[in-house]
Amino acid sequence: MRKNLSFLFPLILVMPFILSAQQREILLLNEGWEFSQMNKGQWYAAEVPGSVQRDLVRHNVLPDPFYGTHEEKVQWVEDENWDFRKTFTVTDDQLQYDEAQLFFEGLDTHADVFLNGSRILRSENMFIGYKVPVKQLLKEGENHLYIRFYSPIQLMMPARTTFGYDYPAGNDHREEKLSIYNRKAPYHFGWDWGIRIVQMGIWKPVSLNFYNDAHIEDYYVKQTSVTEQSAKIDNQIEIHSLSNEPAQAVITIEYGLQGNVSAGKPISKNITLQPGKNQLSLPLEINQPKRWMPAHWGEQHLYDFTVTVVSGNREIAKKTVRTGLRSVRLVQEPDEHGKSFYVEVNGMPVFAKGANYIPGEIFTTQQDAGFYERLFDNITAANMNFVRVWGGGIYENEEFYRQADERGVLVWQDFIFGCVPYPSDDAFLANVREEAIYNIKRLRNHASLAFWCGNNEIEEGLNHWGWQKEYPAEVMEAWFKGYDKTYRELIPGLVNEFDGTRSYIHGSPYDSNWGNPEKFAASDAHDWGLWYGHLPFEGMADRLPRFASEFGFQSFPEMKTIRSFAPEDQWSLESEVMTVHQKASTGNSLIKKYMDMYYPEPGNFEDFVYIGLVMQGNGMEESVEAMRRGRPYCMGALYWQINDDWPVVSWSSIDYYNNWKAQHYRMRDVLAPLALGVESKDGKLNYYTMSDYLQDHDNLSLTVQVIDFSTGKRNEFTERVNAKANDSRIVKTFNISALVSEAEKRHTMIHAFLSDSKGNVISSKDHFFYWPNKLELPETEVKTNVQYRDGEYRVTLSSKKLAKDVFVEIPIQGARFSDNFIDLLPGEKRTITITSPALKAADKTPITVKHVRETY
Ligand code: NHV
Repeated sequence: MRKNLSFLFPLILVMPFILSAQQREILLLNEGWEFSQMNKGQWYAAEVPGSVQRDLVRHNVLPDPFYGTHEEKVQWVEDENWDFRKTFTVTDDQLQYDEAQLFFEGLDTHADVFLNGSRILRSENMFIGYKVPVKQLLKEGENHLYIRFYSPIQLMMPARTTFGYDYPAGNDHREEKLSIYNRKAPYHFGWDWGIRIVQMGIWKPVSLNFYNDAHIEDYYVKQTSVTEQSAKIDNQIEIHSLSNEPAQAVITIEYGLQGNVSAGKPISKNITLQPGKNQLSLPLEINQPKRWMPAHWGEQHLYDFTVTVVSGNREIAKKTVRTGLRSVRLVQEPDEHGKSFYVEVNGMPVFAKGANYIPGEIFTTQQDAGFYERLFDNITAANMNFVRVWGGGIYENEEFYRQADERGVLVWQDFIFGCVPYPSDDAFLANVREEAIYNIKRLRNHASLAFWCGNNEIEEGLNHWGWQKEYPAEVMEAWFKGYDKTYRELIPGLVNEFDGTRSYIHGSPYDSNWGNPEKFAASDAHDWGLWYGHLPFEGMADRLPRFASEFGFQSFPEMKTIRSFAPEDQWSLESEVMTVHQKASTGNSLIKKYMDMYYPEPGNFEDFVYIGLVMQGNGMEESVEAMRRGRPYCMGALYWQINDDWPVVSWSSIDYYNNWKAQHYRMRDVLAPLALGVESKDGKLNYYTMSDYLQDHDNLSLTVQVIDFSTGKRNEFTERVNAKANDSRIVKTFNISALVSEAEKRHTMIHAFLSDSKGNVISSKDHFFYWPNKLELPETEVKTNVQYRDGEYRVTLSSKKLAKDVFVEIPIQGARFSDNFIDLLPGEKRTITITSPALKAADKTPITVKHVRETY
């Protein structure tokens, strides 16, 4: 055991190649856990990371919570305490290390942890990883860990009793509203798309880390300024020296583009390591950095930075950080309209195209690497460059941000608070403080992380959700004060101290409410005028905010997902099973209301589900396009919500089983890096190019065809157009009356497309003058011809007349379609490719096809 490193120093001269002893060893402690309900003595094998409920399902103690009305059958677990235990072996060699540290990356949530007869930790925050030095407690041979998890419900019940009120936590699906007292994923308590499963357990890995000499506790590659010419970096390093005395050391930073870490000129510094914590700062300048760009702007260059500590000619600690070099800021500046709200990357404004993300599994720990890869495949495939990690979920796992870095997807990061005031007493805020520091430090090296936001909709709730009528003035006052203390003082102070490079807003929306659109000119907005406010889709174009950070529309998931949880006798809107899977109290009536506005009434439940998907897809496309056309006034469209955490009716564009709803295809089209848009206004059709590219695209052709639903093309116009870089603008205007007569509008569409000089179609856009209930859609048969191959079916569709929103279905969850919910023009033939490892040529899995005219 070495406590004093300096004695080795003179040896450097004579023995420059001393072999380094093992400096570090990690013992993973995820295997071999058992758990039991407290005092029941019935022990089950536990999967770690995991949760009690997830394991109880695995052991068939609980039924599949997604099926039928099973949700209620899993609720009892939250009221019980649960014990976890594990035995592990430590060798004599391992005991010789200078330090042994247990690392619990995440315990959910209230837990006492015991090791060999000592209580070593009391945890009360699922978002904090706890490190506990345990060298003195370890012994050679068997060691015993025991964790008692307390019911977050029973533990916090007295808080409610002594407060005397229930917090207005409408998404917390239990009479006693206790979610706010727990620093635990809010969505575990239910949401208006969410099953309630209030979990307990070890939700992130556990390890035992042995160190000699020193370890690097933290390394922040702080980008103080990045321009085309130079990146100025402050390397902030926290080293823990295990020596009892000061020790001489050399610290070196090497860097280079990913995989080429020594490409740059390394920098070194002689330092004296003091016993315990050492904080160092090493400035570094990189000339002509290869800058990280968001998607569609260029490459996502990533650099590796490695810090090495050498003492006594031995490398005693080392750590590598991967990040992209870029500048990023949220620009909120007064202008002629009010105040801007946009993100600037490398000095250029980004139009934010994307969605709000919720955790994709109620059993949070099922979010493995494959999960994140699928999620980001879906984000990238829909041409997004932005995603919001919404405040009702979790601070996401490393893998989330790694994917975002690699794919050029900017991240709006909420702190995890949403839709309800929280306590703000000293103890609560001390816990929040630790949580904020932990997560800022954990995430700050990610190039994709664009800015921080204090919470979701709490100030909006305080001002606009009618709580004043339910709570006395002093409670309201305390909540307002607590709001300022938490989101205007504590958290921004910590962002400034521990990040120091990124923008922060106290909450979203920043200063608006969908009921008062006059504030939209100076804020982001959660514009729920669509949906909650019953506004038509086309109404969104007339009330653009500076940045639409939430807006959305519900749909049922397609039938194959409904079949996974509901037997056929439950296929109706208000059936018992469907009611459990529709958490929004006004959801069904709103879907019906909009369907009455836009569609002939569908004949049966299956058609209702299909029409609902089509309505969501086309309607949301219309809203998003208006926002994108509306730049630079409006600079973002993040719709609510991309995903689901169980099979449910919701605002998502992809269902729980990874089936794209119509909306996701339409988002892909409207968010294409260069897309064609059309606005119908004052008797004119204005065609727009909407471009994210940083270069102008010139010499494009815009072709506009007037098509009768039954007889086909009647007229065609071709124009040369240029698409201006990073901009949306009108490139051609038509008088509608010159294209169609009033009477023709019911059976005529305008099909337009943008093509390059080689004739490749870049983007196309179909314009209908009405929604289907005012159209004269022709009856027509869609013919299919299928080529069956293992892993891939190719479906060729054709129709003599217009077939609107043709939906190709196959009963295989998560199958990918090259396109779907498409308009087949009169006489057109289109081939759609379906891919899935589950597709076998020999099976000839049946494919069904549906279009709008068939539903009435
Ligand atoms: O309801 C859909 C989503 C929620 O899932 C999520 O919390 O932040 N939604 C709706 C709203 N915000 C959000 C807007 N809230 C209100 C609408 C109408 C009346 C009161 C509140 C998301």
